[in-house]
Amino acid sequence: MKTLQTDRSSDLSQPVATLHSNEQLKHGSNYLRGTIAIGLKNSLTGAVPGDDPLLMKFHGIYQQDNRDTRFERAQRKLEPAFQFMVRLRIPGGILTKTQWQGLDKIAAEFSERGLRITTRQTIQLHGIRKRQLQSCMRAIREIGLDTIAACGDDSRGVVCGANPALSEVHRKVAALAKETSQRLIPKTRAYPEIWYGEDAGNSRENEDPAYGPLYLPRKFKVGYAIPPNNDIDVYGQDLGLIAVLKGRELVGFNVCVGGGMGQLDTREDSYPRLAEEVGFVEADEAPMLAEIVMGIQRDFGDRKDRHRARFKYTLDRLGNAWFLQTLAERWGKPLEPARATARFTHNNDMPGWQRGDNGLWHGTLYIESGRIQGALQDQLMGFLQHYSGDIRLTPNQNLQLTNIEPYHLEQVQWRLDDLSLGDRLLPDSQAAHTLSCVALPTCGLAMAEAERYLPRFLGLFNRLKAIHGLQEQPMTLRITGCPNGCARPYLAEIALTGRAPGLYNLYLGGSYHGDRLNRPYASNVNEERILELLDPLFEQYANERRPGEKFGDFLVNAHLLDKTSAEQNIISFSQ
Ligand code: SRM
Ligand code: SF4
Repeated sequence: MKTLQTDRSSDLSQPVATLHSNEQLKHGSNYLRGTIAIGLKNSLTGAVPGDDPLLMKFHGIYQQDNRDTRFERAQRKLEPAFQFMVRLRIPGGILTKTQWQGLDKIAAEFSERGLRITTRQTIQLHGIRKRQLQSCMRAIREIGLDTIAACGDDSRGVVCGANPALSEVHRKVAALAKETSQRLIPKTRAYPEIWYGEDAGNSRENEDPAYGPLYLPRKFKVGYAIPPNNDIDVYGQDLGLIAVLKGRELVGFNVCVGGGMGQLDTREDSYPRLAEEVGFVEADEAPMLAEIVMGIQRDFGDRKDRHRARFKYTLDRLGNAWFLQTLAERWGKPLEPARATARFTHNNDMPGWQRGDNGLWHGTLYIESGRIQGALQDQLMGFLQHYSGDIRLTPNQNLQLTNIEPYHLEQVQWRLDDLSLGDRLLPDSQAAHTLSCVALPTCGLAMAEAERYLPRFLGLFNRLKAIHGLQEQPMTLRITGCPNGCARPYLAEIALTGRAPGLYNLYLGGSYHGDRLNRPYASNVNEERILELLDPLFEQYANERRPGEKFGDFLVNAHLLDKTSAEQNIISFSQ
């Protein structure tokens, strides 16, 4: 693979001492080593010391504590119940059956809460203790997986949409996603040295050429989408690539840049942003383009203000014209104009069995909030014993059974029914259009419940819809425990983002296929008030919508979200 010789001017142009403290930490970490290896050996505490938790993120590991027990432990003068979340890197969410079986074993041995499918098509294991971390990482390696750069200021897991009906294109795009992931992952030897105990020899001067010693100013997310399904929410990616087809042949991708969800309620200059379409790239060139775009963000992203460090802010600061010119200079040619491509029609997973153009079958099992533990974990393992297809994790936190031979399909359905999994074959229900982030008790940033609150809220939400005869009208609904947006709430027709225990900001009016941001409608509202606010809107929608008009579109078309109607509910979004 050709490695680009790109210019890391910003690394050199600003004295490190003037940059954000995280930059100084990365710089002094000897390519992400820090003192992690020493901290792991200290058995007096369940935590790792000093700044090592920040460095461990680059290795795919988060230090957390169980927030449910924080208060009680503090009263007993005990340190918090420290534990670690391990996030795997699984480009495109593609796994073999054997890998799933291996993951199940790893979860049983090390994780406190089973397996968690994430909104970026990978698996998180929660509740791992420090003394077990190394064994866990080695077990992950044994099944051919790793956790490199699943978190941290680097290129995160590359997501890749599924469109089973177009199996051949689907396969090619998934291969490109994998190649992109390989190209963009950090190459530091710190990872095998710390986790596998490999002798890395002497650390080299320029150990991570594509990154340099400062890595990126912030995380960088790449995703490939295959219309008409926008399951990855391509407009929420730093770099989104939309497949362009000629007949059933993949010719390339329309390139979108600058998407992102995260915002802080306390900073007016932070906001979610849609990625904008800026051109077209030939299919085979997409991974290299990703490396160049990442290099531009590496060199020009804000390294002083972390809250303004994402690529979306770099683009807003310097402009698209500047970006396209810089890209052309580094690539040696300009981007071609974007091409006509099929439209997106939805961003949920496809319900029922789907037959690919190669004759193989695919079906998605609904997994509430992506959490697989207890009886469900056992049922899935039972099912897999006699299953010969593959597995794919979806960006909607579901589990797809893929590449099933036609002769095997009937038996697969029979086994699913036998193990009480048949009902999970994705129904076209409200649940299948709903996402929630992890939030409490593990997420250190959560201000309210999300995953644990979802079943209750969904029940109430469904009841309200039924009162208005809307039970057959799916609406995209997303709940997060804080404004960071891990379930991509600002792209949903309806979203709740946590502000405090039991209180949420309510956003309305995203599009059904995720190409329009929703708008703030009410702040700091509790469950009762949320339902009270939705009630008249549902009634109006039920009575006045045009045929086929989606809820988010209706709210916008009927001007129900115009400032004057919404502002009365908004006490202050910047409180
Ligand atoms: Fe996220 C931070 C969970 C997808 C935006 N996210 C976190 C942390 C690690 C909290 C922390 O920093 O301490 C959460 C760990 C919770 C836990 O206990 O497991 C967390 N994010 C998740 C996951 C597991 C949500 C889920 O329910 O599936 C998703 C894992 C993805 C993966 O496999 O890599 C997850 N996070 C996202 C997405 C969606 C996406 O990428 O498609 C976003 C919005 C897109 C974006 O990046 O703009 C997202 N997470 C954030 C942010 C805000 C970033 C920003 O630009 O401001 C944070 C906070 C931060 O980085 O400072 C965050
Ligand atoms: Fe945690 Fe907030 Fe992300 Fe939810 S949205 S997982 S609460 S950081």
